[in-house]
Amino acid sequence: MAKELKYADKASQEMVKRASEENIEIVWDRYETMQPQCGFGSLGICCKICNMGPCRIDPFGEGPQVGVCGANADTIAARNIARMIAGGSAAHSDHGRDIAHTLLMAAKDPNCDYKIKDEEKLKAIAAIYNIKTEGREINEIAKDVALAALEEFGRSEGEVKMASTAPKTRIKLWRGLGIMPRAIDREVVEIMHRTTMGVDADYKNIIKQGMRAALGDGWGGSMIATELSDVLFGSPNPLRSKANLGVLQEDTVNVIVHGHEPTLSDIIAIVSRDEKLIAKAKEKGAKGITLAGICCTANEILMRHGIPLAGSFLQQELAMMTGAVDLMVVDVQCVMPGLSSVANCFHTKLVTTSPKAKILGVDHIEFREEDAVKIATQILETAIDNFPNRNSKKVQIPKDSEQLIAGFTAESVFNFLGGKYRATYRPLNDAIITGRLRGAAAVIGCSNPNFEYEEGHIKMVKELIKNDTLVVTTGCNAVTCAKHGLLKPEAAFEYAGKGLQEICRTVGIPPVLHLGSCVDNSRILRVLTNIVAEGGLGDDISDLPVAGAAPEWMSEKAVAIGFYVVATGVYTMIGHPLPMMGSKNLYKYLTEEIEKETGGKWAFELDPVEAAHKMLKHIDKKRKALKLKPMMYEQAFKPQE
Ligand code: NFS
Repeated sequence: MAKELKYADKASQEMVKRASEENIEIVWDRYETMQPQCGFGSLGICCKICNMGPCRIDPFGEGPQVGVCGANADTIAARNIARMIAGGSAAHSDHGRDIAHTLLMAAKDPNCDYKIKDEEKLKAIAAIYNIKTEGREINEIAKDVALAALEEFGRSEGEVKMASTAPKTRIKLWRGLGIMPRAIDREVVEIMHRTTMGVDADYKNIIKQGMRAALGDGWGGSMIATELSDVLFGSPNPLRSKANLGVLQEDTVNVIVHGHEPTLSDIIAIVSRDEKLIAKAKEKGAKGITLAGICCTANEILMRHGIPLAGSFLQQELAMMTGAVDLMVVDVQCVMPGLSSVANCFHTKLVTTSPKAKILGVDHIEFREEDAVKIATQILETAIDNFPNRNSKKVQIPKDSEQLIAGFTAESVFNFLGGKYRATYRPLNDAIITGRLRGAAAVIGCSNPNFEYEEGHIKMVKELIKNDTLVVTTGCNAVTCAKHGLLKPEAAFEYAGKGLQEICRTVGIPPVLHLGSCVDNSRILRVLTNIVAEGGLGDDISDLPVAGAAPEWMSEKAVAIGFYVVATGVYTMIGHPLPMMGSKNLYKYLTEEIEKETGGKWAFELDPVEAAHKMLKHIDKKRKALKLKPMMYEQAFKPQE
């Protein structure tokens, strides 16, 4: 049964111990049973694209070096990676499409359960699409914006317009490289075409298409998801909340939302405050309803409603291990099928909602945006009805939870850094130019059982802020940082370098800024664009003293993100390498040569502190190229030249 997780937060340790004592199989057990994992798969050199195979390349050079068709390790590894990018881009972008459909519905139907909450944002997006706003009804504008966004997925000619919001120099570079995305779906389809048997065999050419699809994700599908979510659900503003399993209550109906799309979770967040439902919960003997979230949908409703985070990806089963979850409702992505057997050990009802994501034997209440409130009510009523089935003897809720501040956006965050008088990136740029800040880093992404529990995230983030590097975070890294108290302003005094501390003290922000869910990495792209536009730090994103990292990545979505970040010109660090180490040429291309093309590159480093140092070295290299002033305060990490 699951080993002891030394680095884990106390709540997780307690639940993992419980699972082990009660012989309930969870993710770490399944991970153990899977060892040793397939070496060919890890190295990216097995191919099952056609039925002459499956083929595998001998990594030691003694056995076969090409598959039955003649594809070598470079072609096979590149094709496998490209297909991961296609999977990840498809997931983010389909989410974006769903939000666009919901906006269209809201625009057309005045009785719709969704309303336009941020008109200013809607008009800003209308401007990107050259949609007239003056003297027009808001619903008319919304309709045109939704249609323009939907057009981004399947247009036959042209370019993804949302991507034209990147810095001009970047767009020119993308066009020159032939990687400016045309339409979001088209780039995903073209990956599938090119990587089918007997099409593209040039590994660099395959990766180029991978980058094109990834850009269609980051600067297209994900950005549409973020922007239109702000329009429909409201742009987030910094707020306080809590994180970790201790947010569940012994005396309330506990409902967990898990997955990604706010079309479901946002409505549940609103309906969960309905007086009639709360009264119904009381009739069943509960004191009320507690709603909490897992994974990125948690980040969405945290930022907009202050709903607490129950936990990260690795805590989905652990939440059930409390015996206090009356219902867990899931939509799409990062939902482990293993949840169903854990749910069966307790009274917990697991409910799937998306026609795209069912689990055999699990209750399905299909969610339709047309009946959003009705279905959300039905889901919450199911939870309330299940409350009396809770066995109090089986309830064990860990006490631990942490305070946090979340809800920064590209627009709001630097209202803070800009001070009281005007929203501007100037003070941020100046802080970097004068050496108060070394630079900025985005640390994002999943947690993975192939790491000591979330150690990769925490050690890296602490090392970065210690060295005066402002960290922005999204996804499960954000949840992990929250659990470890890094999203509190006080964290600056405990962990940050002197320069970063001064900034945090002056403007009252934490040293690690929560910018949302994984699709909200598009907010980070906007932040980078705004820093370039503010001036003084070069002409392009690739000039900036910044770096990105997903230390414990696991999802294909993380691969897509990494590729759009590299294509955007950013040094990108991950822990375990991409599954392509069986191809020396591809490795050299992605970690070295690609920098000459996009200005960004990949780096792999398992030790999180060493990984942070490599990021800092890169940041220093960029500072040097920009001839910035030396750092104002002594730095804990000084790279040796
Ligand atoms: Ni991102 Fe969100 Fe978490 Fe990883 Fe999954 S929840 S979209 S993929 S595991 S950060």
